[in-house]
Amino acid sequence: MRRRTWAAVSGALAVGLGVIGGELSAAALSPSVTPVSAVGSAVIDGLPPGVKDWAIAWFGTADKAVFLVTIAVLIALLALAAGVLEYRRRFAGRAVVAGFGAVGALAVASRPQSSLISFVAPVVAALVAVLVLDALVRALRAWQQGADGAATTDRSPARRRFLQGAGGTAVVVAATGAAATGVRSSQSTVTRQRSSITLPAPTEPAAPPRPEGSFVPEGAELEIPGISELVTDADDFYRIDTALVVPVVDPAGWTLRVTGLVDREVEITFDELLALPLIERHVTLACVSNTVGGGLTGTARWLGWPVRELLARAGVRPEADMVLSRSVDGFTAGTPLEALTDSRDALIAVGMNGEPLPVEHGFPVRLVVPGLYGFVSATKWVSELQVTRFADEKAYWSTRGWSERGPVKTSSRVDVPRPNADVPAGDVVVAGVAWAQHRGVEAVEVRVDGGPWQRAVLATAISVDTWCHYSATLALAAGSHTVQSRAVDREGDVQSDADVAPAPDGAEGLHTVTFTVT
Ligand SMILES: Nc1nc2c(c(=O)[nH]1)N[C@H]1C(S)=C(S)[C@@H](COP(=O)(O)O)O[C@H]1N2
Ligand SMILES: [Mo]
Repeated sequence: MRRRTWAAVSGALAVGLGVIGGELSAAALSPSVTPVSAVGSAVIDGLPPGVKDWAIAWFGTADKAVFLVTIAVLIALLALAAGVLEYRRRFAGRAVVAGFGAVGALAVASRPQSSLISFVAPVVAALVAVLVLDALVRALRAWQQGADGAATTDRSPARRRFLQGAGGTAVVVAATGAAATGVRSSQSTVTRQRSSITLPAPTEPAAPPRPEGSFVPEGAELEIPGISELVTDADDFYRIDTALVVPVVDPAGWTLRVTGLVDREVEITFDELLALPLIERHVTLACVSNTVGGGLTGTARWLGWPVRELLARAGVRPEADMVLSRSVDGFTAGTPLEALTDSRDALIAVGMNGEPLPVEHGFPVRLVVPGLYGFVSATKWVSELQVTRFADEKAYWSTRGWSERGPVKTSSRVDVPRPNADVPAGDVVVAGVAWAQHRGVEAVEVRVDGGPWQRAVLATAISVDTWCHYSATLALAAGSHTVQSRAVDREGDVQSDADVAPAPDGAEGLHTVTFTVT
C-alpha cells in the first residue's frame, strides 16, 4: 500500500480511538452529554429553519439515523485527511484533531444538561487522538525514511513496527468500540428504573370500563382491516424530537419547578406527583410537520395530573399569558396559558397506555395538551414551567421560523384502500381517521373522482380530544379511482382543501388515494 494510504489509515485509527475514548468516558461521567451527541445536537439546533421539515419529509422518523450516519461519514473523512496532513507536515494533522476536540468542547458547552465534568470527555478524546496519531505517523515516517536508505526490505524492522502499531490500535478500536456499544445498551439503568415503577390507578378513568377490558367506549372502534388502531401502541407511536440521544432522567432526582410570573415558586418530585389524584384521558397528539395523509399523529391513553392544579398551587399572576415549558435537554414549548387552565385536561403525564412513559416519549414526565400541536405543548422530559408572556419569551421552534401558536387543524386521512391497491369489484370500503382536537369531529365526507361529497359513517368519538374512525361503502365500477376525505368540526369549520405545506403552522389539504377496482 502507498504511504499516503497508511497515513490516512493512521488518522482514522487515531480519531476512531479518540472518539470511542471520549464516548466511553462520557458514558461513565455524564451519560446525557457525550461529545458526539453534543456536536449532533448543536448542529440540529443550528440548522436553518426548513431543514427539519425537509429531513422529516425525506426520512420520516428515521431522520436521526440518517443524521448520525452523516456525522460518522464526515468525521471519518476528516480523520483520513488529518492522517495525510500529519504525514506531510508534523503537527498539521494533530492541529486538525485538536480542533475536533475544541469543537466537541464547544458543543458540550452549548448543551443545557452539561456540567463541568462533561468536558472531561472531549479532552480525553482529543488527547487520545493526538497521541495515537503522533505515534503512528512517527512510526510510518521511520519506515519511509528507512525505505530511502538501502537496507529496508519487506522484513524491515521499521515497517514491522508501524504495522504492529497500526494493527494493535485497530484491535483496541474494535474491542473498545464493542465495549462502547455495550455501555450504550447498559444505559438501560433508565430502563430498569422505568420498569420498577408502579403507576397508581387513576382516580378518574379514561372511559367507563367495559367487560372486554377495553378502555374505549362502545362503538368507537370500526372493525375494518387496514384502518388505524384507534389507540396507538406505544411502539408504533410516532416519535419527533430534537434529542439525538434520548435524555436519561432518573425519576428519583427529577423535579418539576414552576417559575416566573407566579406568587410563589413551587417544585414537585416524582413521588409527590404519583401520590396525587391522577386522571386518565385519551388524547390524539399531532406533529405540526405532519403532511397531509402522513403518520405523525397518534392516540394514547395518558395518565397524569392536570397542569392547572400545579399552576394554581403557584398562583399565576394576571399579566401572564403563556407557559414556557422546558425539558432537561433545553427544548422549550410556548403554550397559551388558557389551554393549560381551561376545562380541557392538559396533563402532567406519567403514563401512556397503562405503562410508565416510554423513554423516547418523555420518561419520567411530559406534558400532553389536547388541541395543540406537539411543538407548542407536548414537552417531553419536562423539568420547568416558566409562567411568562408571549411578548417576553420565544420557544424553540418559534425562534426557527415556526408559528408561536399551534392549534391542530381539522383533518382526516384515508387508511383504506391503500394507495395503488387492487380492490375487488363490488362494495368498496373507504375508511380512516378524522381529527379536530378539542373542537370535536362533527362529520366526515368522502368523494370519488372529484364527484359530490357523501356522508361517511362516523364512529362514536372517545372525546373531542381524540380522532375518530369513519367509513363509507361505495359501489364503484372497474378501473382506476381516486378517493378523498374531509372532516367537518363541531364549530362548523370544514377541512381545508388548499395545498398548504407544514411550515409554519401545519399542513392543509385533502388526502387523496388512488386505487384500482378489478
Ligand atoms: N423535550 C422535547 N419535547 C418535545 C419535542 C422535543 O424536540 N424535545 N418535540 C415536540 C414535538 S415537535 C412533538 S410533535 C411531540 C412528539 O411527541 P412524541 O415523540 O411522544 O410523539 O413532542 C414534543 N415534545
Ligand atoms: Mo412536532
